[in-house]
Amino acid sequence: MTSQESAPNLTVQAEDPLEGLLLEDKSQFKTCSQIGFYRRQKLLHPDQSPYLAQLDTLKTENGIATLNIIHQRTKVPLQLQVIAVEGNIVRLKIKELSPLKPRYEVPDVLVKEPTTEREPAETDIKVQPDKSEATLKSNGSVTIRTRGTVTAKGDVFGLWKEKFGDFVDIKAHGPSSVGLDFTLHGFENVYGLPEHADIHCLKDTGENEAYRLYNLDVYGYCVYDKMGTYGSVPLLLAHKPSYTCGIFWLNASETLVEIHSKAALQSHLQSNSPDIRKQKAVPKMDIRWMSESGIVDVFLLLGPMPQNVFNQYAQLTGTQILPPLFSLGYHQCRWNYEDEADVEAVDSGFDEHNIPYDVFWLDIEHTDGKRYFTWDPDRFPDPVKMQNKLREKRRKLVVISDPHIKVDPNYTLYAEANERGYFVKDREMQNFEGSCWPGVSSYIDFTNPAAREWYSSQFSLDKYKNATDILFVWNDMNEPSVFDAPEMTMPKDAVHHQGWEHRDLHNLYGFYQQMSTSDGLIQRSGGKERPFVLTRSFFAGSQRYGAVWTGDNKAEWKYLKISVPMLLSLSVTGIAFCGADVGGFVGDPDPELLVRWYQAGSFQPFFRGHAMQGTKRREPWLFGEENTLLIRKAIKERYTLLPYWYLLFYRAYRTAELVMRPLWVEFSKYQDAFALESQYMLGNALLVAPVLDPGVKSIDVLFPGTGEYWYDFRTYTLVKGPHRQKVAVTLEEIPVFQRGGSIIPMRTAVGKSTAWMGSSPYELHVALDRKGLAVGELYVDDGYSLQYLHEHMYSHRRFTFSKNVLRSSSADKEGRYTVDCILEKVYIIGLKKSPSKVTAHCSGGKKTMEFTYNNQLCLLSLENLSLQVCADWEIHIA
Ligand code: NBV
Repeated sequence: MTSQESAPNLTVQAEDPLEGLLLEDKSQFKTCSQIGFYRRQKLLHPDQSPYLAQLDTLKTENGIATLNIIHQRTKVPLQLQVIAVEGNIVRLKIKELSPLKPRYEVPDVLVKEPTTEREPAETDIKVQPDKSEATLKSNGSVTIRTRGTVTAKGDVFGLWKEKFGDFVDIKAHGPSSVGLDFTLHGFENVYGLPEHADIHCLKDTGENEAYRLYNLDVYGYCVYDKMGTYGSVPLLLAHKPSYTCGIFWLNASETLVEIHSKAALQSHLQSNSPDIRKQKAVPKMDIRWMSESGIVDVFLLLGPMPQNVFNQYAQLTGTQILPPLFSLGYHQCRWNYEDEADVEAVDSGFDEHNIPYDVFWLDIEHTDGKRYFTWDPDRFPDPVKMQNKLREKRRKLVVISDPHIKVDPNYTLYAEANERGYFVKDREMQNFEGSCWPGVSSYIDFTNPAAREWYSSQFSLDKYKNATDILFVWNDMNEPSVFDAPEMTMPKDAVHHQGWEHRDLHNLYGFYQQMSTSDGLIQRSGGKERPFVLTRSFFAGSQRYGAVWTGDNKAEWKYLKISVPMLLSLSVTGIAFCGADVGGFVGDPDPELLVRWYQAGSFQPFFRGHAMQGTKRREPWLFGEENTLLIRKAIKERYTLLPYWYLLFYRAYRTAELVMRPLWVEFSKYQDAFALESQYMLGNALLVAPVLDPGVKSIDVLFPGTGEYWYDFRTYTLVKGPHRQKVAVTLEEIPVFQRGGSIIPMRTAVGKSTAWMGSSPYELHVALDRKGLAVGELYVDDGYSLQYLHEHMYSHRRFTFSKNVLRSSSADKEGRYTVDCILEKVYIIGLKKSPSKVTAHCSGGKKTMEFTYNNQLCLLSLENLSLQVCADWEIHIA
């Protein structure tokens, strides 16, 4: 092995503050054993360490501990830095002291250089050079143990070149992998590491397999598989009842993560007989990270609660951008809507069938020969007129813009990018050319800031011919997908800006395209309006630029089912605005599957119906009156709940709270919920249990939480937690329950799109907990501009119910936005006895209100209120 390879072994023992103890055709894609650096990493053994810590180099200054480690045979020195980062985060960096060639350090993912904790509460470093072991204590404790390395003769390990099928990867700079092992003591449950079509609570990978983080175009991917799919977030979370922590591995090259769960025998003292030591099996998880190039740069997010870890990760990579309100509505897509007449007919179909939707989508066929930023002159002769018709309906258009650019000197975009040198190069420093939708294509080098800026400028309305300000963007194929290349992606020896090899930054390519597109849309509006960009490929931090979807799923039940854990895994790694193609992209769903998918999708963050070219048309009204009714109902329910969705997105943006939450996040001590992925929470108030199998008459629902009250969202019947129960289901809807103690803001009526609902009245669903209390919030702004950000143009309200008074007050005094909107209805669910009188108090005085009370359901309904939803008022129940 050459001097560039380094693989120290690290054991993390995050300290548990409470226990006081330490803590589907797959042939075109590589298997782990076909990956050279994986084979090499597997030969490293912890007991034969060639590394020695050089004690005399240890320095601690301003919260940063620095220590050199030397390879005994090659004498190559590495520098280890342990940095106490503000907010209970420890950063570990290991890099060569004097590399032959600089190693790639991931730029642009962190929102800023993390602030060092200058005076950490406790920093204590002990180094034991004989054991090649170092321990750092700073809130958590870390043991670093160096590991052995391997020498190879010839090139069996793919040191200088690696073959896959007919493809040869030439490694001009030699091998360079990095690896680190972590042991998480006391943990049995780990999550995260999207994107994989796998279960949410990650499984033991076995000895020779790993979760692969390598962005790939995996059309019709296999389910329950560890193969790499379209995006990567190298963040793993570990959770147990008393403690949650995270490992964020900041490396953009191909990465493999092995997970091994073991029960380590530990002796411990029995409390009642102090002298007798007993052997007890304590669970532990060994996590092994391996990346093909770059440096070791890892952040230990030391929690201790799930929300702390989300905050720590957000502190590093940012929170979800607040989306424009329209993008939380329903999106209608298909590859392809044929022409302008087709667009008009489908758009009208929604109105004829009284189904709301917000956004019409055009796939690759809308362009002139797959030249993005152009329009097919025969199918779309008057795009402005088409957009104006949509505008009149107060709807939006999304068009696709892929990163591959047709090699055609007469295509302005190509000619300009070529002239400016903005394409990725091949090893000979010629424009890299690969095959994609337009035929021979070159790929914009989005890692080059100048290329990004230029690409952003293409969205300006004077450049993008026939685009209007209702046009938003979809970035597809940005892994990037290259049809005639290894694993259908860019060869690793392609060359980017500043000479970096594609291998160094592969997983960042899509991230950068979405960044550039999003910036372009903001610039188009003169910095005034929110962008909406959907991307297929992503990396850590992509949440700052828009939404993500799970790519080419299939119209099969198992893909509906896997959408839930896939979206949960994205959610826990910061990507709140995520969704899966409703109906399944490949194939034709039968009506039952389609209905169930709409019902599930309406409770998932990004809600878009999409279908592959050649599939049967599947607009919501094509499956008979009965199914139209059911789909309409599901979509309408989404629209009535938009105030709640918007609030959740505001909270995700402001405080890194998850929109779609696995139960373990909300009920962090309730072990029965830790591996549950058939149901989840939307915010902290709604429990959603989608129907994920055909023909079922009932589903098993877990109602978590001791003393929690759960009310059926439509019938108001009560279930007390913790409790597991079979809930009867019909085709009408999927089970949803409101948590006692919550107040959910909703609209009383829906419009043709979100924009038609600006003045629709609101209603509040007040679900009381066992103490008769409830709290909730509402967030309102104009829904499209950036004024909430720069000018405090929003209104954030708090609602509380206590001692029989429902009170509305400001949750944020800085908010300056007012909205003339009425609160028309209030439902108080779980009110034990019928009131004798209900009075409303507001600035206009005091009024006695009419009400009805349902004894059986303990439901008080106030249906003729006319209070200002964003004003201070009280409703007294006597
Ligand atoms: O642009 C065509 C499709 C698109 O509809 C789909 O959503 C993407 O995931 N695209 C992939 C390329 C072709 C897939 C076979």
